[in-house]
Amino acid sequence: MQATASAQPNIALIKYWGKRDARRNLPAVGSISITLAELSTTMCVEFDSALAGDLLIVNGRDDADMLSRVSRCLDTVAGEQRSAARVTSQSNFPIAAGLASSASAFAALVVAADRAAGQTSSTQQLAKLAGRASGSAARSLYGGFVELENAGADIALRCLCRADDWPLRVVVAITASTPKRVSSTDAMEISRKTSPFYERWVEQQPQDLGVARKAVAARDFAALASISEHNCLKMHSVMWGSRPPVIFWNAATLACMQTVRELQSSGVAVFFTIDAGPQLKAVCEPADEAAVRDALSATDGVEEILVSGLGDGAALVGDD
Ligand code: 2P0
Repeated sequence: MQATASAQPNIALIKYWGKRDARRNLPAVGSISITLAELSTTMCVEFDSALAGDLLIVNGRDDADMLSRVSRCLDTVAGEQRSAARVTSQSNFPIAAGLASSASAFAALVVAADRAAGQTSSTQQLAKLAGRASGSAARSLYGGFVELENAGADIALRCLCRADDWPLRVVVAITASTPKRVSSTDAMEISRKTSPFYERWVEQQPQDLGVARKAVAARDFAALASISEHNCLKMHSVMWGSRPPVIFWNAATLACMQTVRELQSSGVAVFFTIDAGPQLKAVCEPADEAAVRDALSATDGVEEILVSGLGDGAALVGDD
């Protein structure tokens, strides 16, 4: 009745922003991401009929805010007639700061809950359940370069390229480690309802996905860099055009973008992407990692640097 799983966050290169069905949490657009290796969340799920209700402990503390989302996710995996559960989560990176901690958390949760409930659901099935809890979590069930497709009434996931087959590096510049003020879920709805650019964003996404898919298949770094930066800035333009505006960047985020531009001008193969938070993620070839790390560390306002390779999808680490 107990199982532990671990999962890594993923970073979208072609972004998910907006929902076509908020009730089932279905995205309005497909997305392509890379799963990280070194950052991870470990989740232990124990079903215990002696418990009065679900318990959630995140990094050693009771977390009442996330509990209802976790309970709903457990219901979708193990059924509403399940026993109450004790869920313990531990992450080795800042949570709720635009580093996709909900992705690694819900990906690990569905794998651990499935096993703790004595089930053996497929990875595809678990990805769909993780996606209901958090859209980006579906992608962390798979490793390397992952595409989330809108397939008819549901989503479908697939690995485009394994981590070992294109071992890029990711340098994360942390510019603020406080939790964000607006959740991605709320911000997406604001954009859908108010941004004049939202419809064009949704309309153009298949084109960007096609270009990125081709770049990954050809291991074409320059092509992937160009479409990823374009797609990221387009998503943020949708946010900036919302009312009220949704602005996750700070001055250091912009300074980091400038650093990446200077590195590119000096011939370094690197590009940036930014999610629903002020951190900048720089993706580069292994040979350029030291130059990228040093330049971002020296950028005004950068508090901390995390470096990661690309890794595998969520996996069970123990059960008993
Ligand atoms: C992404 N983000 O593709 C995009 C880019 C943030 C910016 O997926 O509402 O926490 O729980 O489905 O998964 C963050 O959204 O949103 C996200 P919900 P989630 O990575």
